[in-house]
Amino acid sequence: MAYETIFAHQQDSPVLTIELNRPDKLNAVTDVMISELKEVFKYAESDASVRAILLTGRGRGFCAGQDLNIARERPLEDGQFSFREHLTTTYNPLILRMRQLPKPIIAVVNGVAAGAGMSMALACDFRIAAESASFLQAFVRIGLIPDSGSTWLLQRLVGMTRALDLAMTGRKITAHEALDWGIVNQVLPDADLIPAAQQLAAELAAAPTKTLGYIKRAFDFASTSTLAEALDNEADLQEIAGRTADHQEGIAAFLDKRPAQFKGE
Ligand code: T3D
Repeated sequence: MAYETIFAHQQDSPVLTIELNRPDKLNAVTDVMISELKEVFKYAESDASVRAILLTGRGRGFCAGQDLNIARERPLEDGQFSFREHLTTTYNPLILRMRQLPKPIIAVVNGVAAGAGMSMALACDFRIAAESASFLQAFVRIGLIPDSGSTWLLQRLVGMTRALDLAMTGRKITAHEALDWGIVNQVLPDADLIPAAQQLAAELAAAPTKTLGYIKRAFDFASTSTLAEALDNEADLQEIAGRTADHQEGIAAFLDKRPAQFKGE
């Protein structure tokens, strides 16, 4: 798959790897990068051969958020640039696409994740970080509020007290602090990050893929619903999960005392 600002490869595997590819700028985000990410996540959703996705950055950064060289050139005075329009046509649909993608996405945080780069990591289903990784809600440092879903995603992960601390101070936290706070699932020595991510992705790719999608949908729904609504939604989604071939395979494998061979169907 040929792109300008990302690198995506699958190589006869159910795992699609997406690398942000502007290493000299710590993978700062441009509109082209957002378009390319939307396109590659669309492919990931529609192609049945993809059963898990890794998102990482090339070089020493994961992603430094919006490219500020581009931001500086915006024609603000004459009203030609609208932040609202920019967000609603670029970052917002990307974040929604990631959350609505019915397959697991693992953020492999190889270095600093700042601003919308941190938001992108938060929009993934798993975050595993290198010991040298760090996280910051950089927005406030340049007079902006957290966006790209950070107000919603961060608060759900760490609670209001810690979310406001990070959002209002813009301070950088280490990978180990992020682990303590429940922002990341795992912290690994830098050299072990990619092999561990690939192993996790392979495990997830061998799981009942459709069910993972329903799990993601159910948890996102429940985070803003009442208990009664969540129970009802669980019943709806179980109606669908219970009719997958993988459910039948799961039962058969259990009763046959053998490992299940899920096909994602
Ligand atoms: O529509 C909208 O615009 C609203 C949406 C906003 C979304 C956002 O993401 S707002 C937040 C934007 N991001 C930031 O404010 C972060 C800016 N970067 C930093 O604060 C620091 O670079 C880091 C803390 C991330 C890392 O620091 P450090 O010391 O490890 O690296 P560095 O030396 O600052 O950066 C290395 C290079 O990357 C450097 O380039 P150079 O001097 O070697 O040519 C630096 O300028 C460049 N770089 C880093 N971040 C960005 C960037 N270039 C453009 N945009 C960046 N965001």
